[in-house]
Amino acid sequence: MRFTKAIVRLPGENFSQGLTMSEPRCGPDFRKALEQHAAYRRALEACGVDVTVMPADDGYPDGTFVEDTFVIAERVAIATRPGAKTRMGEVESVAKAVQELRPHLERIKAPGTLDGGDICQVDDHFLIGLSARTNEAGAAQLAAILARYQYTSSTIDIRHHPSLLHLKSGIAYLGEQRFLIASGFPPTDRLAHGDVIEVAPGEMYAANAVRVNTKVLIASGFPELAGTLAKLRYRVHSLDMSEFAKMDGGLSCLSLRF
Ligand code: CIR
Repeated sequence: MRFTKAIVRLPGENFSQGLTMSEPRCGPDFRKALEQHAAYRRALEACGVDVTVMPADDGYPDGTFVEDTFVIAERVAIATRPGAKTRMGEVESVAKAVQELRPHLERIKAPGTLDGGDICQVDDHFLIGLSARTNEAGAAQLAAILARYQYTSSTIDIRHHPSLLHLKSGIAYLGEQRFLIASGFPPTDRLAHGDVIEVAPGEMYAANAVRVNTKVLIASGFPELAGTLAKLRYRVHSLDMSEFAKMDGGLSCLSLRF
């Protein structure tokens, strides 16, 4: 998959008031988050991607995790209906930005809920995570929409894996049938036919990596994975994600890439 565009949204000053399961709660530093976000944008640009930067919206402290609001493929863009009530309203402003770039826009509707972080695109196939955020109705709606645009899909149930907030907290597709997975990730057919790099338990956060064109973006501070990827001849770009991690955010969730 070749990406030419990305959408990001700046973190707002009330970013620390977003949802988090982290205990004990140690709030993020807003200034540091802004710096990390700027470095993230520069990394995307260095991958040859044109980045649209949306302003923060104080009504939505989790709004910077923009990946959860949309699923964007080559032939269709699907507005999600996030599973957390406080996040449902994030979608509309992103839809305006997406609409200018993708003419075919579909929507997940009630009673379906679905977070973009639960969707992992594997070429023309989509893995759909059933999670605390994405329910069966949301997953079924997405599968039906994707089928209309000649994409296939399958579901993976992560509801009994409390360490995984979203599907992509535990899996990343690197292209060429190669996957990164967190140890303990549920077995699936797709993985059985692919080349799987298992991320060490102590480096689980880094399983949420992103391949963008010729590079793989990973969170910094995970030397084993960085070494493994370098040995496989990937160009690895490490990014400090500390402030976003405090709000349960992974590297992928800071952007929509298409
Ligand atoms: C939330 O709980 O919704 C946010 N604090 C974090 C969302 C992270 N999104 C993602 O990994 N796709």
